[in-house]
Amino acid sequence: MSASVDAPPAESSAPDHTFLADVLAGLSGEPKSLPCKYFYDGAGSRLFERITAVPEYYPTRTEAAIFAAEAERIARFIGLEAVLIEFGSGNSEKSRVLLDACEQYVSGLAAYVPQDISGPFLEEVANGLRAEYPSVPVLPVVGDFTQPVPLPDLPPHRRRVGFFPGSTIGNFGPTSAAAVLRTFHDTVGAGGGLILGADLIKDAATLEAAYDDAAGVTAAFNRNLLVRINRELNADFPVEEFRHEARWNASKSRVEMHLVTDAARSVTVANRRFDFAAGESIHTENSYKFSRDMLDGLAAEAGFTVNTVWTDPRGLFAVAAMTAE
Ligand code: SAH
Ligand code: AVI
Repeated sequence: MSASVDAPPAESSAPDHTFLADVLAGLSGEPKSLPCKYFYDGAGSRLFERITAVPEYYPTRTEAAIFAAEAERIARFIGLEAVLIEFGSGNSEKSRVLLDACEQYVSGLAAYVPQDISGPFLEEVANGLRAEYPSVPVLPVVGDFTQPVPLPDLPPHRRRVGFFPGSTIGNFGPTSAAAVLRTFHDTVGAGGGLILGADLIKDAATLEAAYDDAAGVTAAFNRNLLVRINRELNADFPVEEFRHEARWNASKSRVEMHLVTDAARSVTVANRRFDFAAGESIHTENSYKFSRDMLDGLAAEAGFTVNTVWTDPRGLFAVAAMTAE
């Protein structure tokens, strides 16, 4: 995939040996930044799971409520005996709702294809799904969703529908987001579909609270990146001296996460010294928020047409169903 145009680079799946190179490059930049994909070591993944349950972080539960409310319409969009491909499937929790809905309303799926970069976990999840849904072939694929990945033998002549929930698309800059959706477009092929979860633009207070919860879970998630760098890259960040900040950048339509040092200091990473001025920040994540027009534009850039957008009653989050041209 091409690099993100907006620092920090978005989630993707660079091999581990690039971690050091990415960190050195990010800290050498002006402004300093770190790629958000490195949040997700073991501790980071657990912290992210806790974020999804804090009261201020509305996206996860709002999206789940949309899936529950619109299950029948989503199943009918997926269609009769289609192949559902989830990009970055993790524990496949959200797909279970769609698998159930397809069984109930459109006589099931021809296959479910969970794709994830994390191989051993993927196999474990796939085995669990096979036991739970014995009538659905579960065909896991290990691979990076930002690249075209060869698919297993799929039932022929079936509509393919991609599934990309959680507003993960928001962690890509605009150019990269379109490139990722274009890859999905090529995977599902003309006439195929995509169900995309995307967080919507809203007031700054709600957005900033979602990324700076009172219990400090998001702050710990952000700082864990420095803990990881200290541990894995022989660095000496004084982690507690870096303050978590969430900033709504309205002109770029994104929540930015930063780690700010109030005092001037020097930090060493793998024998390289980095100087920080008082008040300087490391930009660690962008989380883009969308309007309906932005979703239409992004879809069009990637060769999709938006058919339906479902939202919750408060208009916080959107689930878009789109068709590949
Ligand atoms: N789709 C699920 C899981 C989200 S967690 C849900 O919304 O609940 C994100 C998952 O994406 C993780 O399991 C991670 O391993 C995977 N992932 C992240 N970047 C990836 C990439 N570039 N290619 C494939 N999988 C990726
Ligand atoms: C994974 N991703 C969609 C989350 C988001 O909302 O951008 C990551 C996150 N960062 C802080 N809180 C949650």
